[in-house]
Amino acid sequence: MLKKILIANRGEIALRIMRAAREMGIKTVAVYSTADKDTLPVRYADEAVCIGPAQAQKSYLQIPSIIAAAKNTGAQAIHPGYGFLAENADFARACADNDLIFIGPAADCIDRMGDKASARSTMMTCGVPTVPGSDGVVDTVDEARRFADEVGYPVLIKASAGGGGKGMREVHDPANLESEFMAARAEATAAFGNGDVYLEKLVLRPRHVEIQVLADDFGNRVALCERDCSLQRRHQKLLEEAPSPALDEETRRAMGVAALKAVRAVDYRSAGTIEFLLDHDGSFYFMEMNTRVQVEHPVSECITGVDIIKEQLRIASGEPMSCADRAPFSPYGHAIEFRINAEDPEHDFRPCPGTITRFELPAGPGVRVESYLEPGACISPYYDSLVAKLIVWGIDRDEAIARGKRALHEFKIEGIKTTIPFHLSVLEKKAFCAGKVYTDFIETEMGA
Ligand code: MV4
Repeated sequence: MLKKILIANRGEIALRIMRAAREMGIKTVAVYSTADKDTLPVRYADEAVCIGPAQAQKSYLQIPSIIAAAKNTGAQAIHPGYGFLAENADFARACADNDLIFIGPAADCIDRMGDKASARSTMMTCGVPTVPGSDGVVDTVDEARRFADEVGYPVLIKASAGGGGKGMREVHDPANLESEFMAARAEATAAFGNGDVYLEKLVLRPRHVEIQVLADDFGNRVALCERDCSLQRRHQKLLEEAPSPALDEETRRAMGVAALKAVRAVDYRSAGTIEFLLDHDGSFYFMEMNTRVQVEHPVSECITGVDIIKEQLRIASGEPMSCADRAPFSPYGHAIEFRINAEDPEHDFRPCPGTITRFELPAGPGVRVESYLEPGACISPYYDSLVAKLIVWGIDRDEAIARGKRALHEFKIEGIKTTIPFHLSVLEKKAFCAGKVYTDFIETEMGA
């Protein structure tokens, strides 16, 4: 087993990883920017190393400084968390080149899934359902037109280097195909330095349902059920839940089988997520694979009892995962995660950095909080605005919703604006309570 790891991240996820390490008797090294000097994860770690100034580009994204901090402290492995360097294949390679274990998949897997057209081709080859469309990159307008005519309009042009909603263009009228195709390529070139695009039929009002997977070096591959992440605003998730109110046991099994096919096809190791679009008729299609642990991993932990971070640490140590003999997993109860962001929902969710003057945590049955905040803490404008995650569990969805309301009311944060009032209003919506969550929910139900 690993003895000492470095956490190349900040905030709640850094603390989450350190807590898992501590339970396993693994020492931790924090790295931090000057802006994070006084934060809880820096004090919580066994050791801490300053790696640069506030701007992420000069600290949390500085590969040489992070590698040097690991070597200097005798860490054997690096956990990247999410964001920053988590899906950077060069970073995974730099770790390997310096005899450090990257706690995640192989660099080649990150590359293969980071290129969305290549990921799609891989899935088409290994029998994972994909949305009808092109096989890989589309190079010319003529080719795009052939595919669009074949699958029928509307279609969606996606950037191969995009993902998470960046660089997508809908085409509803064949007359606009050429201009949208050219625009998509130009946009992708400008944004990613790579103009490759591919084409899919547009699925109308889909749900976003993703499967959490784990794979180790011993051929164990498990699906930890699904998460429903349909509630998003401008491609930012606000609330996630597990299980999905839209899946029956048969579709869950089928989606899990498809996800594990994808995992096997790329010989994946560690924790990962296969994202699917779920259509109204119950059919589902591969969208993207995330080769990291995700913000919303706790909802899967709550309904399966698996500690995903500890499994990642076991797998990276070269040990088998501890939960393989519990598969196939069925959800136990229902969990909802509320992302508490330092944002003002009354003003277009604009970021609200500032100093926390009051911070009172909710507690009681079925309540979990992941946060690095404490009274007096400063929210810096340099990083994403996530300041806490409230995860509630109940024996069924209704109990989870009731606990969510209760815990959101108990949660007192003052000094900054947060998304707590927004979450409370989501829980009041009939459509939400009926499980009718689609990717356009926030626009249509919340007018935001
Ligand atoms: C789609 C789609 C409809 N049809 N693909 C958005 C993020 C990226 N992962 C892919 N996305 C979508 N792909 C086809 N063929 C609709 C979306 C989409 C979406 C997906 C999940 C969650 C929120 C979304 C919001 C808008 C569009």
